Amino acid sequence: MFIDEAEIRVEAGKGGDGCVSFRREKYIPRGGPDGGDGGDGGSVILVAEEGVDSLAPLTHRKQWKAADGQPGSSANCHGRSAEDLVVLVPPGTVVFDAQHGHVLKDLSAAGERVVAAGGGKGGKGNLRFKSSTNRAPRESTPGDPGEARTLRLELKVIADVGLVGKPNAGKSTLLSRLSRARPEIAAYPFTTKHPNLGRVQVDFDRSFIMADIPGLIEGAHEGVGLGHEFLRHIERAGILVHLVEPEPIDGTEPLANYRSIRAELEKHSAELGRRPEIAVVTKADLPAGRGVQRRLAAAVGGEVLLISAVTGQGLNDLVGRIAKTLQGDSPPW
Ligand SMILES: Nc1nc2c(ncn2[C@@H]2O[C@H](COP(=O)(O)OP(=O)(O)OP(=O)(O)O)[C@@H](O)[C@H]2O)c(=O)[nH]1
Ligand SMILES: [Mg+2]
Repeated sequence: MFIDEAEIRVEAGKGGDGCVSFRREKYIPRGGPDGGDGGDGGSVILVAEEGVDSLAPLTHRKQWKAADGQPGSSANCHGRSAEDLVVLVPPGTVVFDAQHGHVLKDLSAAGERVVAAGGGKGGKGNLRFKSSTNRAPRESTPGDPGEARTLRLELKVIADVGLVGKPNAGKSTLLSRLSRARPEIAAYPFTTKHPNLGRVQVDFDRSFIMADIPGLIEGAHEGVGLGHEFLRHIERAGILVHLVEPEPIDGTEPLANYRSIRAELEKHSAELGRRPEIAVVTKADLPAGRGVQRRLAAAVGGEVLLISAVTGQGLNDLVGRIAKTLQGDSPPW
């Protein structure tokens, strides 16, 4: 399952039926028609909202049905129109009609909206049919049915920063520390099964989108561990942050792990291999942290940061470096 794709069923509400009724008042023997119109059914509207980071909530709720309009009633009372049902999606969501395959709308910016299923119009009450030749109409019309369709949603948010690394390196933990995203975290590899996105605030008016992808393993470029799918998500990211854990639980060597991820990136595409990378040793609170940082710095011939998502060490530094690199102020290392 991918968080960046979801299929949902949207059903608008039916319009309320028009009413057939005649005025009944004391001493007025033949009151005229007074049946009111039905209210309109609610529409289902998709709205791109800033701060919504994924389509995950939509994978848990497949059916979105708006309420029906109320029928009209006597004394020319119009039925109440139902409220529209608003479904919030992240900016960057493309909405497809799943059955016909065409794009309904590309909700690229926050605030954009599309009526995915229009509510049925309310029916007419018999008062509407009154004329000089027909003073006591018994006609009314039923409310129209609401539209219904199955939608396929695709999120194509372009992350500014892609987190890469072996399983268990601490990618999801870092994303959860820096953003409001709440990816699953656990002390074993392959916890993350689909990409997560989060917005990291640098200061009041600067932020960037960070993508956490499942851990990469050898052969990722050939599709092992769905590597291709995941690498696709960071293909357009401006920079990569490469996380290396200093004491892997599987006993592997941190520097060898770093090199194997580098090899996978380069084999996936030359372009991805050339992307600016910030190398980071995680879990600085573990005893081996500093030593691995020094050895990795020597191996890559450049700067390597040391962070801990547990103590918060080095996190401000890292965010600052990312922001600078995104602005192109400092050369990639
Ligand atoms: N001591 C320490 N443990 C950490 C730190 N950051 C993450 N961990 C732990 O490392 C384990 C793996 O963390 P995750 O964030 O799930 O790692 P991941 O890279 O997302 O792993 P996958 O999704 O499986 O690829 C968890 O038990 C975390 O609590 C850290 O800074 N210090
Ligand atoms: Mg993870």
